[in-house]
Amino acid sequence: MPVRAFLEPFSGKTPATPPVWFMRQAGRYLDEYRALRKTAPNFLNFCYTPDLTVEATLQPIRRYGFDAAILFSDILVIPDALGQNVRFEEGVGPLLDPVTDRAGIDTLTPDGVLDHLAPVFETLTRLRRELPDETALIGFAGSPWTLAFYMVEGRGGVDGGKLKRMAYGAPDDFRALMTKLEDSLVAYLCRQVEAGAEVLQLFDSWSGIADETLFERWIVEPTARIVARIKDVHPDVPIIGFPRGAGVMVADYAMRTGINGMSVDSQVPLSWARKAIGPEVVLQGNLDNQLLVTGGDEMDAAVRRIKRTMTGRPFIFNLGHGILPMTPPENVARVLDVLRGPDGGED
Ligand code: 1CP
Repeated sequence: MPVRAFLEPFSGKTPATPPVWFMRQAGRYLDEYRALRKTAPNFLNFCYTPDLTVEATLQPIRRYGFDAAILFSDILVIPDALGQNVRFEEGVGPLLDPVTDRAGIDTLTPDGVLDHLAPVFETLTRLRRELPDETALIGFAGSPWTLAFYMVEGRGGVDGGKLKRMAYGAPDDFRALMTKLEDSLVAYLCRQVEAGAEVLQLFDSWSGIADETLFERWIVEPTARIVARIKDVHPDVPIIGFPRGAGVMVADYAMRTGINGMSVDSQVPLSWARKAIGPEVVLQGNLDNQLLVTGGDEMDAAVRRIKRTMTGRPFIFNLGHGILPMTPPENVARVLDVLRGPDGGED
């Protein structure tokens, strides 16, 4: 297998220019994505059409030459594959028929998950053939906690009260839900590796609502089990975790889950993370996605500062959260120029 720059930090290397990719590097800020998106009747249908997902994944690679491509899909294909009703409403986001009780949990069926998600595996296999040799391919899934958030709440943009009340108040039911998710995710992620994914990322976008106890029981422990079970089958695949919004608890997450990399949001200072977390865990992040909207000197300075802060430590340059739809595409190109250009300059 050719050496891909993206993978180097996972063997302890610290290249002068860190590898780079951006969360949501495919998507609505690109004209060519919006044109492609119009050809599918709805977003889930788009996600299950390999001709479209392969093309959407490749678009930002052609434009910018990121060091890694991320599978174009969504974390909510798992609840869909389990039999929950999932739809994406234009301008609203995802809407699910919420799972509220044991009867709802019992109707979820893990048996058909891999068959349902066959188009995802086809996408990965085709991508590995079509991507440039130097570009790594990232597969992903949502964590059990974050998937349970959408499954119980029925949507994003809420405070997670229903989810937490189920976790605290009906722990046996909640465990049944989390076990179904955990088992499905292990099978799904292992199959992604077999189909061509070289790195995996687990998105825990809603870890920030958990207190210390919930964080330990429903984020750290399940993530540690998922990582161990994947490594039993695929010992060498690097796994990146993203406990978004978890503040100082990210140190615990990094050290106790067995992950190989951790994505850091913009609220966690990299200078702190560098001290708190050993170099055996690659750090990834954490440019504010709003700086990518405004651009200019402030953005350039932040890019240089991040690069300097992480010099000599295994690191992958990324954002603190996904690219926003109003981002001017030229600002993305500018970040890569500043990052890959000669060092120095004012900030
Ligand atoms: O019509 C459209 O274009 C819909 C917009 C969109 C896109 C482009 C959605 C709906 N999902 C995606 C793709 C997607 N989602 C990718 C692949 C693209 C890439 O990264 O280049 C990935 C990795 C995701 C992951 C995802 N989906 C997360 C985790 C990361 C994060 O943002 O925190 C989450 C929480 C989702 C749910 C979701 N899907 C879509 C939206 C708008 C949301 C968020 C809803 C909310 O809670 O507000």
